[in-house]
Amino acid sequence: MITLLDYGAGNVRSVINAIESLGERVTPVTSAEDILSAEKLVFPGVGAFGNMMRILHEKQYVAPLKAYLAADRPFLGICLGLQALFDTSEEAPGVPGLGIFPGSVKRFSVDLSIPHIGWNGLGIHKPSRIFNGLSGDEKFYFVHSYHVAPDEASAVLATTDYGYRFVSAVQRGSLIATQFHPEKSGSAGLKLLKNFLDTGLEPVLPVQGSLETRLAKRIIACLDVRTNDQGDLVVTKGDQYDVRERGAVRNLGKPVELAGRYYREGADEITFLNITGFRDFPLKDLPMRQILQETSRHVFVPLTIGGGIRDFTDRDGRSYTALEVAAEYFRAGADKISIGSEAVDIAEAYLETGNGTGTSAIETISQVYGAQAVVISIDPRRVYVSSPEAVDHPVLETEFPGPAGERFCWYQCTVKGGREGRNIDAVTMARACETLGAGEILLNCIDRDGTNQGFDLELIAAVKAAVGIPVIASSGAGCAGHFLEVFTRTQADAALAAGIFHRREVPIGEVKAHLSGKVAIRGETGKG
Ligand code: 1PR
Repeated sequence: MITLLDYGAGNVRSVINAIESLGERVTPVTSAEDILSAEKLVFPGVGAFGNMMRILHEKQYVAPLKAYLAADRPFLGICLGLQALFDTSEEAPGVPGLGIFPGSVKRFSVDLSIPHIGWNGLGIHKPSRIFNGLSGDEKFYFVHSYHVAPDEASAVLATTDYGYRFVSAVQRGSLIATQFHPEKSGSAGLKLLKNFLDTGLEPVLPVQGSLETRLAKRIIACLDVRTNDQGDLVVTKGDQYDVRERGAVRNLGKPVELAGRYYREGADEITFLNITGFRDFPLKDLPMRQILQETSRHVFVPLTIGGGIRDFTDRDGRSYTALEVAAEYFRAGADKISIGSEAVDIAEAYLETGNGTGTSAIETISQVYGAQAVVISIDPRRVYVSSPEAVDHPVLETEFPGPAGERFCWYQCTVKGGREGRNIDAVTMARACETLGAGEILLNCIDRDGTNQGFDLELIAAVKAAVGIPVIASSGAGCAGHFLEVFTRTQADAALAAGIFHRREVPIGEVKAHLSGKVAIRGETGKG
């Protein structure tokens, strides 16, 4: 029996699913007594440090937690569950942590995308039972803006490199805590979790050539989901956002099945977009929730859900906030939510006043679940102009002249699946959303979507240069070479594709084989 410390601030569903998939039962902590009587305690911290400590105090969990940890009983802290063990955090100055390990939690200070999102390796510093059966070259899923800095070197179990070397796991006796998410790290993560649960295992030290690690470029499979004319939820795919073929919605398969297939084929992440979210009442959109619930039971990589994340009032006059909608999806197993149309409204309002309202979907969800949980999906369309002065938007000179020979273009944001253009460009939009608290940009391109012509490198480079958060390149992948191109000619952090994966034209394995040795990826041997 595993006891799970869920203080109610985020997605703990995936940890429960991962442990249950290993044949164990999980019970949540509902009182301080549950902590003291736990056989093995797992603490998957989610959200922000200050909020977490406040809730732990409110629920009177601090004293029993300290007592449990002082007694050297089996404990696994994950992410914020690691950071909680330290004295202080730069995320919440003045708020004391549990103080189990002397040291502090610091914000990354690097000239790289923050949050540090994705699959990175471990430089292993001492033997542990959690490494049984692992080669030491596996990558694990990280998503954080802060990292721990222990005062005592003896606590360090593993380090990871991101701009500099930071501590990514600690161990003292039966107390183990990781910055990465084993529950989101595919088969390597499940193995590590299983090793934690099996307290009888001997400590092992994998043989490693060096401590150096590299963050992998992510390959993301995207499933655009909507109801077809028969009323079934299907994965569909458009050509430049038109998903109808001879009048009918294209049906490329069942969402849960396809997600499972991509997980097995090595996708680093899976994104579901409810492409008609602007029409429906999302809270009543149970099928999407069910898709997430079912998928997260078998798929142990990060899941993003987009479509319909916004404030709305339903037919009965009941109003919901975007935060409530997002909470519903996080509870169902989503790790991140993606905001499309609503983000355009929010950015426009922000640009008009120069201030956030504090109540927008981006701000509220980011505050509660952390910036890393908020993706902004941008649906831009290229607009050609004859000169940079022709419009009041950032304009770039393009290698691909327009129909009348125009050498300049800007990227107009659209809403409602490209149905409506707005007077805001993709670069300004991305920057505004970052300022408001978004943690990642999913950068689509209507002109390239479904064309197999390759990613729009000019768009991706322009947006990437404008923001400090990770950018996912999307739309247009037609062959494995396009992924190499986007990773070598732009600084994109991840690349997403749909059509070529759905139609089995280019399997994920082929993409990774093509990238192997040229770009750091997950799944190759060696640390990449
Ligand atoms: O506006 O918050 O409700 O979110 C709706 C979401 O649905 C947005 O993220 C928007 O991008 C998406 N969406 C809306 N309509 C469509 C459509 O296709 N008619 N799909 C749509 C967007 C684009 C990508 C696609 C890539 C890769 N799909 O997700 O998967 O372009 O495709 P490819 O590799 O086949 O080229 P809201």
